[in-house]
Amino acid sequence: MRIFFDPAQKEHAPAKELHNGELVPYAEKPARLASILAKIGDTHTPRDFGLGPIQAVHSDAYLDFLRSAYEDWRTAGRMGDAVPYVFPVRGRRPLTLDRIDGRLGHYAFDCGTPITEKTWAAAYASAQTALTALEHVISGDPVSFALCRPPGHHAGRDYFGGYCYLNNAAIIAANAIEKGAGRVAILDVDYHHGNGTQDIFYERAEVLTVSIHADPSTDYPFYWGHADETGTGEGVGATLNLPLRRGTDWAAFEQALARAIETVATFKPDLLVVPFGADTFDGDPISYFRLKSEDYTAIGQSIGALNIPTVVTMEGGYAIEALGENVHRFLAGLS
Ligand code: OKP
Ligand code: ZN
Repeated sequence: MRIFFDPAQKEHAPAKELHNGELVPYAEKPARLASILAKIGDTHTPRDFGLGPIQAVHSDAYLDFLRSAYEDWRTAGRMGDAVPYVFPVRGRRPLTLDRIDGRLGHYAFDCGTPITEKTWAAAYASAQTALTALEHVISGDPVSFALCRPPGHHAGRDYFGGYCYLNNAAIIAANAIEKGAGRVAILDVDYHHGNGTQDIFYERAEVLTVSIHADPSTDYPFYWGHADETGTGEGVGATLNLPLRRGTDWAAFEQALARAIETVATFKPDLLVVPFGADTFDGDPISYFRLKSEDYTAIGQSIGALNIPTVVTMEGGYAIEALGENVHRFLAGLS
């Protein structure tokens, strides 16, 4: 299996995030990459496919915002990372504002996802990493791994949040269809619901979105990922959410995984994209499932047994000590 990685992704390093009412060190840290790189094999440098495949998923207005947000923040005289703090809640009329404060609130859905000087470059590199991993699978290798950071599955067409800015998995799913795939399945196994991915493909029949995650009645991102969200318009039936309770161990996770895999197999996709998070781990500092390191081998094996060309994008996982081991086991099981 080929692994793709761009060191520019290390430069994105927000200082703090708002967590349970306190400013704490940012959990999605560059050290996550070091932990993973120490355990997996050699990596390959991604190619640059330009902005086109990113624009196929994200709006131009949002991309313009993201590229200049940090500079605009500093120009307005602010210190530190750009963080939104006021939002146009339910039903405010659409306004086009110039002030960076208004633009941040317009494009964000949480205030835990700061924008730094290096955020755009890292998010762009992360998307190109995923696109290169896709190209590799299209060229004939059955599996590839995009070591993406920042992660992507919470980012929507025109919004950021949940440590995510560009939706790497959605960008490659859309790009695969652009390049001739008839149907693409996305199987998200991060602890958190992949709300951005769901939103992007909610009305599309040719992209199946399946997600196993902590029940949004108790866990982030709260407003998406409930079992009754099944798609709309032509996309009715092409979204499957499998929310699980806090405390979920391998026995319960395995049942949901079997159902997810069965649904993917029935869909008969030409390509499978797996947004993979290791925050389902027992020791994860911000999550509440109880998977053990050996369970990641089993997840990889189950998904690998589908025998569908597969691209994995790295999403969450914050127990940094065990992260590399868990990612390595998942990839070993998969290939
Ligand atoms: C990103 B990924 C609330 C903090 C919320 C956001 C979690 C984002 C997870 N106390 N933190 O899906 O791993
Ligand atoms: Zn997560």
